[in-house]
Amino acid sequence: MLTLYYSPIHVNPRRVWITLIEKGLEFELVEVKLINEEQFKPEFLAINPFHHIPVLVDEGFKMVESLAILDYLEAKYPTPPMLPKDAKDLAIVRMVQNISVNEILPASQPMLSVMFDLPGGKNAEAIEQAKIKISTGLKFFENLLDDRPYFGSDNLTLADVVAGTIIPWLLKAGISFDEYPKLSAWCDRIVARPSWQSTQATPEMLQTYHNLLIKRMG
Ligand SMILES: N[C@@H](CCC(=O)N[C@@H](CS)C(=O)NCC(=O)O)C(=O)O
Repeated sequence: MLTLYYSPIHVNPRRVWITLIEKGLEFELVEVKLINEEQFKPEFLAINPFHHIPVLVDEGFKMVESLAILDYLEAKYPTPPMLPKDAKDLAIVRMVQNISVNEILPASQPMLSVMFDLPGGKNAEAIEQAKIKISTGLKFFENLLDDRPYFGSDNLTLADVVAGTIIPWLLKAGISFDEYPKLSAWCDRIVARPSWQSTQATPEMLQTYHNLLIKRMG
């Protein structure tokens, strides 16, 4: 049995959650409530000493770090394949994963204050700088998309899973996609998938995340 330790609103566990669904695997979910700091409990620290979610356990084998978990799932459960074999396409997938996680996600942090209307959190200059960095990433992604529906593939890849749990949030933060028609169409295609729909944050989850952000600010 596969067990995913997660929290429904957070991007890092969501990419594992979506991959489990896309691969048609059976799994159980264990929620770790970050608002209650459950990640610091000794039982959880025994599983992940870095106090992060996701953690995936497969027949007693414990895994941390979402990108490593995705590679494990692809290697152990190769159907449907979610990594291209072609060298250039594989490079596209890895570029999209790494740019999503290392460039766009950190650059987006100031946008949280816009998305969640945080009190006193709207630093205009930080938001302007964030928009510039984000637009560099979005433009790069626009140029990586060709006439195929997904990054480097005709089928959903692990690049789409990683970028697809981050990029649609930028629309909610008021970032315009007018200059990125291919990325905009990709975004619509991704969020319409049943795996995205069934892992979508509810208004209650968004409220809990809002409360978590306020707690962290104070
Ligand atoms: N590099 C890790 C990052 C995991 C991560 O930062 N998870 C966040 C939720 S999205 C978390 O657990 N935060 C709580 C904490 O670090 O105490 C991964 O990709 O799995």
